[in-house]
Amino acid sequence: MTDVTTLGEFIIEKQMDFPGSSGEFSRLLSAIRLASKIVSQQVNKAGLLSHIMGSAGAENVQGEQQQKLDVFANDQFIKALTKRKVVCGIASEENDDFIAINDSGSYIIAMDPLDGSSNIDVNVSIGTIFSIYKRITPEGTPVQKEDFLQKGTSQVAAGYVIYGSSTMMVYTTGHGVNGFTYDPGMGVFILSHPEMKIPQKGKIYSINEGNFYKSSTGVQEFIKYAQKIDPDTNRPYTGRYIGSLVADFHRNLIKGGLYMYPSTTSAPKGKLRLLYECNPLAFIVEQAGGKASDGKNRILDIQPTDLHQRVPYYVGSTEMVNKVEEFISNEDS
Ligand code: P6P
Repeated sequence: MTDVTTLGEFIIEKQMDFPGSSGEFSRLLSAIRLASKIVSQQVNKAGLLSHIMGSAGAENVQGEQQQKLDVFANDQFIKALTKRKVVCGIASEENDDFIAINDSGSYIIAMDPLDGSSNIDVNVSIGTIFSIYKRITPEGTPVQKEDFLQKGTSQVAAGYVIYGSSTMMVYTTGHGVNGFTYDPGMGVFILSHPEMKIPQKGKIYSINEGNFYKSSTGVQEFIKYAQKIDPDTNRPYTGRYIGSLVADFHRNLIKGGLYMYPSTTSAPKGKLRLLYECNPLAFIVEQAGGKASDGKNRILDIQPTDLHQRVPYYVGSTEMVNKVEEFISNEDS
């Protein structure tokens, strides 16, 4: 086991690629690493700890019932990032407004501390999603909203942690995608999935088909296309929808596939949030050779206007995203 690369070593190795770097970014990633370990420990015993299970009795800005683990995870990431003084501000799904942390910090982070938390009580995989930018307002001044409303193309790093059968961290800094599996015995993340690439086409489509009649005709036509029997084009595809974005995304990243959360009559802008769900996974999927769009536009090119804005989301294997975009564009003609 001594020939393994730990996440800590990987971070230092990559920092060496940037001579003269202050190490601030490495400390930022280390803060995320630490908080992920603490959250993983609680998630893995959530079934035993009634005090951490179930609702926290409050609602978040989305009007969603906050689960106690949501609040716990949010607190852990905020504490770990605050202690290292490298972020000037944090935007979180769990907080209405951004949180000013340290005027001298060079980075901002947007995060969903525990996505899919409605699955906690039924022991389904859940995840943390994070997106990191350099601040654009002067260092030494209080962070501003404009620091958070940058296009996804400006991200310096993005990643997710999936708390599943094992805990994994997958992230990119714009130089490929690498996956690390947590070894709780040693208390370290080990490089297990170097240079991850998503298959250009796949057989898996992930969508809540309960929304079929709430979706546009283009999306309905794509779902019917996916279900048609046509061996020449490897159809019918396989429907796999866990109801946990990180779990569906991670499976599709490895096996190939397409995750969709379109706009619907009850969610005209879609459900997923641009800043801390769509952009970070879009950065990862593009670095892995895949594609992410709102059905018409590249996700990373969208100019954010609000911390919690929602967008329709199609992400995964390039050929599959292109195909659903084709059906959507045909609905307009
Ligand atoms: P629905 C979880 O709340 C989440 O944000 C994603 O993790 C998941 O893919 C989606 O919403 C599930 O939404 O409307 O299908 O239950």
